[in-house]
Amino acid sequence: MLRYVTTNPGKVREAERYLTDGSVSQLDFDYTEVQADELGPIAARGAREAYRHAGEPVLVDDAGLFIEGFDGFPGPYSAYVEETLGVERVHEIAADLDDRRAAFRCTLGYCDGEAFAASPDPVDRGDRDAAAAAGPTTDDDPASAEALPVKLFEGYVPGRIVAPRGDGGFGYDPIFEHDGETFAEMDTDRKNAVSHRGRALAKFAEWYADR
Ligand code: ITT
Repeated sequence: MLRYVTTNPGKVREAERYLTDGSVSQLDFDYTEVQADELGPIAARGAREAYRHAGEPVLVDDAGLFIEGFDGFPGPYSAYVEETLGVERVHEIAADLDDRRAAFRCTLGYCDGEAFAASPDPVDRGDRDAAAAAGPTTDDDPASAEALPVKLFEGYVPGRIVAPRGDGGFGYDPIFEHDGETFAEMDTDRKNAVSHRGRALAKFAEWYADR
C-alpha cells in the first residue's frame, strides 16, 4: 500500500484523482520540514522520515507559492506565512508590487527503501559518504536514514497574484490566477489539469505504474 504523506486534506482530494485504484491511502504524519531554499531537499528528508515511520512505500508532497517580485518568497516558507500573515494579507502586500507574477511549485518525494534506476527524474541519494563514515547504524540513526534514495517528481504552474476570488481549493488558491481564473474558481479536475500538483502527480503516476 502506498501512503500519501500529508496533514492537508486538500492535497489528498487532488491526489486521489491520480491514484484511484484503492492502492493508496493518506498517512497523516507531520514530518520535519528542514530549512532549505528549494522544495527538493525538504521532500527528500520528509520521505526518508516518513518511510522509517510507516515501514511501507511513501509519497511526500511539498509545495509552495513563489512570488517573483519577492524573489520567490514565501516559497518553502509558504505554510508558515499562511499561518502567520494569512492569504489575504499576502495579496495586500503583493498589491504594491509592479511585478505580481508568481508560480506554484510541488515536489513529490517517493521512498520505498529500494534504489532507483537512472531516469530523467531527479533522485536524491542522500549523503552516502557521511553515512559510510558514521559506520554501522541502527534504524533510528539519522545517518542511516540519509542513505535511503528518494525519487523526486516536480510540477510547476505560472500565474499571478490577484484579489481573492472563488470558494474552492485551499491555501493560496483564491489569490492565484492562471489563465484568467483563480485556482479557487476551478473545480478539482480543472485545477489538476494545469496545476503544479497535477503535473507532478501525472509524472509520478506514469512512473509508478511500472514499479
Ligand atoms: P503537509 O506539509 O502536511 O503536506 P501543508 O499544507 O503544510 O501540509 P506544504 O508545506 O506543502 O503543505 O504547503 C505549503 C503551503 O502552501 C501551505 O500554506 C499550503 O496551504 C499551500 N499550498 C500547497 N499547495 C497548494 C495549492 O495547490 N493551492 C494553494 N495553496 C497551496
